[in-house]
This record gives sequence, C-alpha cells and structure tokens, in this order.
Amino acid sequence: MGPTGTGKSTFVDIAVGRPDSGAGHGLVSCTQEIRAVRYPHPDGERNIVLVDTPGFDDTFVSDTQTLRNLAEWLKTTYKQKVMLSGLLYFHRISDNRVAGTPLRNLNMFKELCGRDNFKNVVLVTTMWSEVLEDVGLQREEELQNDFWKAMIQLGSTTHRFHLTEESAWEIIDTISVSLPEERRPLLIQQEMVDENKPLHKTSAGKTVLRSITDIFSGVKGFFRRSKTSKATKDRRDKAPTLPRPPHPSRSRSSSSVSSHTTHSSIDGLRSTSNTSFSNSTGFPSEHSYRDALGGVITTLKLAHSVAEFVRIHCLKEAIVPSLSIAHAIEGMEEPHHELLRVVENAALLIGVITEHAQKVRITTEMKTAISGFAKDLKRADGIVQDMARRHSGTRAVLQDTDLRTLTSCAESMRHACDVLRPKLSPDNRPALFRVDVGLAGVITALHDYKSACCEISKEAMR
Ligand SMILES: Nc1nc2c(ncn2[C@@H]2O[C@H](COP(=O)(O)OP(=O)(O)O)[C@@H](O)[C@H]2O)c(=O)[nH]1
Ligand SMILES: [Mg+2]
Repeated sequence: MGPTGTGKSTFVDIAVGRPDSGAGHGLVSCTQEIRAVRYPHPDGERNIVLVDTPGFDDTFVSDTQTLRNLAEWLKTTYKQKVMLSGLLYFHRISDNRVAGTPLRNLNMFKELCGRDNFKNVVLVTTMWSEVLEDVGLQREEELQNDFWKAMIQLGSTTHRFHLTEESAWEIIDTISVSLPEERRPLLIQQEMVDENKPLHKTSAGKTVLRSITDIFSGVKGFFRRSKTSKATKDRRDKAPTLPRPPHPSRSRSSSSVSSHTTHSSIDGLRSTSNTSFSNSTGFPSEHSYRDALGGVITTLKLAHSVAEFVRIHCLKEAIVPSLSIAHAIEGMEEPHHELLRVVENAALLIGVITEHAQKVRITTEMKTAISGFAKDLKRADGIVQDMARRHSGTRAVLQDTDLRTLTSCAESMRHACDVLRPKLSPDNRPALFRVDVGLAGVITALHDYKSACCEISKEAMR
C-alpha cells in the first residue's frame, strides 16, 4: 500500500521477474483495481501472494472510491478466511516533505491496519537513485524519528528498496510467515466483518470522512463570512428586488420588442444582472461572481464524495444537476447571477443535509423532500443546458416557464428546509436559516421580475 507513484506495482513486478508488466510510467496510477500475483517463493517450499493496491491520489473523490475498493477486497478475503501475513507501506525517499497526500495516506493506512498489526508492517522507501545518499539518509532518519516513530515502537520495520529482485525478496522475507490460523485480521476487516460496521463507521472510513468534512467546513466558512458582513445584514431588512427586465425602448433592436415584452432576453439580463440580483436576494454575496461559483462547485463536489461514501443516493440525485448547472454557467462568458443564486442556495442546503446525514439516518419524509427538489433542479439544469447550447442572445433566459421552474425549485427547497428543521442539531440550524432566508429572497425576486415583465409588456402595447 501507499500513495500513487511510490513504486508499489514496480515492486511486485520486479519481485516476480516481470519488470514491465503492471507498473505505471509517469505519475498516473495504473493499478485501478487490486491485483494479486501468486508466485513460488525462491525457497521452493511455498507460494507467496503479492497484492498490489491502487494508490490514494490528491482528489478526495477518488480517495473514497479507492478505500471502498480496498475495503471490499479485504472484506471478501477475510470472509473466505484468507488473511495477510504482512503489509508493505511504500514511501518515496525523493519526496522532500511528508504532508498533504502522503500524510493523509499514512494516517489512513494506520487506521486500516490497527495498532495490533503494526508489527507486521514493513515501511519501504523507494527511489533511492533519485536522491543524494546523505539527503536520503537525513530523510530516512526524519521518517524514523517522527512520522513512523509510533509504528516502529509497536514493531514496524523500515527497509530500502533498490529496484532489484534480490532487494524485493529481502524485504518480503522480513515478514515472518506465521501459520494461517495465527494470522490476525486487519482492523478494518474486524470492523466490517466481525462487527458488521458500514465502511464510513470504520476507523479508516472516519479518517477519510474527517478530511472531507474539514474542507467542507472551510467552504461553509466562506459562505458564513459573506453572510455576517454588515452590508448583507443591512440588506436583509430590505425587500429583495431582481434586476428590472430590459425596457423595450432601450432594447437593442426594435424588431425584437415583442420578444422582450413577453420574455426577458439573455442580453437584457446580462446588461442588468451585474448590478443587483446577487446582492438583493437576502443571501450572500460580497464575493465576486467567480469566487462564489467556485465555492458552490467545491461544496457540491465534496458533498458528492460524502454522499457516495455514506451511500446517500437520494442526495446524489440533487447534487448531480446542481453541479451540472454550476459547471455550465461557469463555462459561459457572461455572468448569470439569477441561476447562481438558485444553485448557491441548493449547494448550501445540500451541505446542511450532508452534514446531518453523517450523524443521523435520514427519514423517508426527508428523502421524498430531497427527491422533490432534485427533480426541479433537473428541470432547471435543462434550461441551463439549453442556454449553453445556443448562441448568446438567442435564448430568452427567463421565459414564463423558466420562471415557474426556478420558483418551483426554490419552493421545493424551502419545503425540504421545513422538513429538516425540527430534526437538525442546534449547530446546523443557523446554516439552515440562511438557506431559508436566501430561498425566500429568490422566490420574491423571481415574482418581482415576472411583474416587471408584465408591466413592460403592457407599456409596449400602449
Ligand atoms: N528511480 C526509481 N523509479 C521507480 C522506483 N520505483 C518505481 N519507479 C518508477 O516510478 C513510476 C511509478 O511507479 P509505480 O510502480 O507505477 O507506482 P505505484 O503507483 O505505487 O504502483 C514508474 O515510472 C516506475 O518505473 C524506484 O525505486 N526508483
Ligand atoms: Mg500501481
């Protein structure tokens, strides 16, 4: 085990005399699946099975998936009473610091093994040819005295791999081969099989989840900061207003007056949307349009990985169209504040539900409410995808049906807030309150917008 690119596959291939079979070249991990290779031990008396695993990358989404694959494999083999004799954990000595991904990997590996198994762990350093001897030596000492210290104290050993078959077998041979009945399961195997815990309740699962929620809290803080600013507080008291639809007399082309009178055009919205929508719905945002959009996308991605990990399928149904809307408007040159508002509130609501669902099972009523706004979000996504397909200016953004769809979206999200409210822990209530206020603002603004369209339409008739 170990991070991607530390030489796990290379080790297996060299050990079994197939130097070019499975290892990746470059930084991309080639081992997506778990690969077990049976090989006769050079002593001619027994077979050795080397198990190559996928590495954990920099993205949290794949981390959860990788852990799930690994856990499934460990669970199945344990159920078949196959247990590991030992574990090799790989580390590149050429890495000049242990932080971020390698550290997260190591922490997860420790939780996956459990302290009782540390004595069967070999900490293998690779890429010695990439560093000067004394630099490598210094790093090795640092690892032994710091990051690996606790493991070494509990019996783990450290070894250097020199890219040769002899070196590989020397390392394999340091694992004492005990009789199968004396082998111990890993902590994750005990938790999942003996204690019947779902993956996200295991120690390793909780470690992954904790890294995600740490980032999640950071993103939520981004929204919170924007909310608590004075300007926003002042605005909360004012009735929200949407940018006025374009006045027919000011529209660019007189021949398009009729379309502008019944629908507001994309150009019309663009010309006005920079000004007020995002700052008038009772919800954020002093942040720039792009920053806010970035926050929404990060929140939704993290929520997606949690939803996948904790297996909250109904939430994924809401996250997927929200992400699709956010990505589509991100790809558009002109800002679309009105759609950002809808998706921003959706992201926050999804964030609140995601946190809630990690602690408490979500009820059937809540599931129905989530499916309700997920459907509306899908329809809203339809509008956005249609806009994205057309040339700018040819798609009337907020036609009557669009307004109805977006309003319905906000209303079904408010309904979900109502269902969720009594079940929430006190620390999540302020966040839900903000979503509720934000959605009320969106609904009022959409309503005002529609009225303004009607007025303009009447004026044009006169
Ligand atoms: N210089 C050097 N390169 C290595 C070593 N081990 C692996 N590599 C190279 O590093 C890259 C990633 O190795 P791979 O075995 O796919 O890593 P994995 O993701 O941990 O399975 C490949 O291009 C290997 O050829 C090593 O000990 N020294
Ligand atoms: Mg590999």
